[in-house]
Amino acid sequence: MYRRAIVRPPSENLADGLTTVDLGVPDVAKALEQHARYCDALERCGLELVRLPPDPRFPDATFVEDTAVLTPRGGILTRPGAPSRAGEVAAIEEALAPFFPRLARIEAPGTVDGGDICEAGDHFFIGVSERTNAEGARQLARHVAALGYTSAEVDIRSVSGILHLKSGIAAVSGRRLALIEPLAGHPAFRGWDVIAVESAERYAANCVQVNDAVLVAAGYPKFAAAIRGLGLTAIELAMSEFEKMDGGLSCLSLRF
Ligand code: CIR
Repeated sequence: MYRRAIVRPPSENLADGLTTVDLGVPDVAKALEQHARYCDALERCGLELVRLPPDPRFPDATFVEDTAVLTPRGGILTRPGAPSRAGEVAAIEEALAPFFPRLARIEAPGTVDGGDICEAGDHFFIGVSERTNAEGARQLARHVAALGYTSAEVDIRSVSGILHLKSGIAAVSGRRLALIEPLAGHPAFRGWDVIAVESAERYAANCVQVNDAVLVAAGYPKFAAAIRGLGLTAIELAMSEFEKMDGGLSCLSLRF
């Protein structure tokens, strides 16, 4: 059960952030509206929000998830793999201080983006990507082991079209994972129940379970139906402007 989430609306210069997709320039007014609806949904799920102000020094700073990995037993500050995002961690450390008096930290030369880290019950899937390097993955595995969690690495560097591990998987209720097809055969996922996300709905794999509800990107009816078929409430949210910047639902909040 989550009680809180940190969020930060996009800044005016959202379009100056990093992206690998060719979906056009984000409309900031629309992004702010989509972000506001996202925050409303988190509140409807019972979360208290810690709202940080937009930070134009870091155009990707709205994607707060990448700066920390939080668990009920403790948290870890990351060291984002993109140099332009390294400075985002300081403000998150400050925001987390009242809730996590002692935070572990990924140290150089390790890099980790929170988007590569998927918590599923007492287990963590740790993506190795263009952002999270092998050393960062090792450090994170040690930190979560110290908190009593198991973990498995998933190297996504040869999977095209996903920036982070969680662009392609999400944990939904217990031992069930939403999983895109190119990741389905990976040995790390053997023995898990799977919601197969078809390629036309691939973006929907990055959903977020918040207590009894699941936030899902709008426009992917089969995936939303699969979530509802599990007896969960699917809350559909427009994400077009964040998708243009390679962002999914999970990256817009740090939940704890
Ligand atoms: C970036 O490239 O870092 C941002 N434009 C998008 C980060 C998305 N984060 C995430 O999926 N966890």
